[in-house]
Amino acid sequence: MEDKILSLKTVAWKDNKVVMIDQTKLPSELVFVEYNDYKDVANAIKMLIVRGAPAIGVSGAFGLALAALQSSANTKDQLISDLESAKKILFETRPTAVNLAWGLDKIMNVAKNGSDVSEIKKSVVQTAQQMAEDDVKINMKMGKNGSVLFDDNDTVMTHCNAGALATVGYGTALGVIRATKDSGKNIKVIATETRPVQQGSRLTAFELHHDGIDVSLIPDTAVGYTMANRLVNKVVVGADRILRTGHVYNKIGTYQVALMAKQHGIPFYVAAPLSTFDMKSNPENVIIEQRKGTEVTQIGDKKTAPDGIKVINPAFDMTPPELISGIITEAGVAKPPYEESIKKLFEAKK
Ligand code: RUB
Repeated sequence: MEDKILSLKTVAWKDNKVVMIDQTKLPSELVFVEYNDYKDVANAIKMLIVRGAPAIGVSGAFGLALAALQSSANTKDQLISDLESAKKILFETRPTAVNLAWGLDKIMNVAKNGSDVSEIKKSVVQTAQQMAEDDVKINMKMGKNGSVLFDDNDTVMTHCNAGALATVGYGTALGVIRATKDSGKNIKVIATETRPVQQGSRLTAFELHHDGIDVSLIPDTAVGYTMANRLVNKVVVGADRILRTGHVYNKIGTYQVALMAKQHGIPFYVAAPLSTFDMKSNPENVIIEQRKGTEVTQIGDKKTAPDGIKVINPAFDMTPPELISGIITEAGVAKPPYEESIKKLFEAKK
């Protein structure tokens, strides 16, 4: 099963359908789901069947492409209005990763610039497919840019899953680890379990173990222990949104990993594509997704907390720029001060 899984894309377009790996079933079962209704894609994003910032960006784009094919509009205006309604439903699934809005906006722009119904339908499908192809290329470039920051025999900690399964393929933070290994350096990984949804143990440990990369799994509570005992000497994580000031939003727990890394003098890197940057918002405008309490009060179907207990379950937190040693992108590595270096990355891309 493992060979099959990673030779396939996390999300793909096939015969006018969206095909996804159902990540809620991993690592025990390989299940593919196929959708021809954009509302099912929206539900898949909400239920974490597909997750990870770049993967939901491309899934949103594929969702809109389905909405275009589903539309019975006869005029361009009607089709744009159908797409706007679908965009709203897809957008409201998850609020924190900015890639979703990026993917949806990109498709809407293509649609608005199209001339007639059939041309728009064709071009939105083509654009969404191109976005999926570009995602893998961007990750490989990012991996190469980041690999120079890692040395032979490094042990690198990562949190959550910023791997092939969080993207269309290859991964962001795990892409950097893959590229470092491919450059001939020996690299070991410590993956945090990442409670409550366990993307670290279910997905990251699975991906790296499959690729033959030395990976040890730790409970989230062992981050301090591994750092204090010098079992780790660098950290690399992904991101769901990065502000122009270098504030990084990523999976809950990232902030405490970054703080502990600072305390122990361990470099803390973030790897994310330019589509993860939100150059307009300030921290007060970013919505942190709050998820259902049962993710915390149960493990699978097993109850692990008393009935009726109050739960706080934020899905993401914010790591301030002063804790971050560098932000790895496909356009290069931004270093502090971030306001300046991030601006330069975007200018260089033009
Ligand atoms: C995913 C998460 C990942 C980033 C990775 O959260 O926080 O670290 O999305 O993104 P969830 P990238 O599983 O709740 O979607 O691949 O851009 O680094």
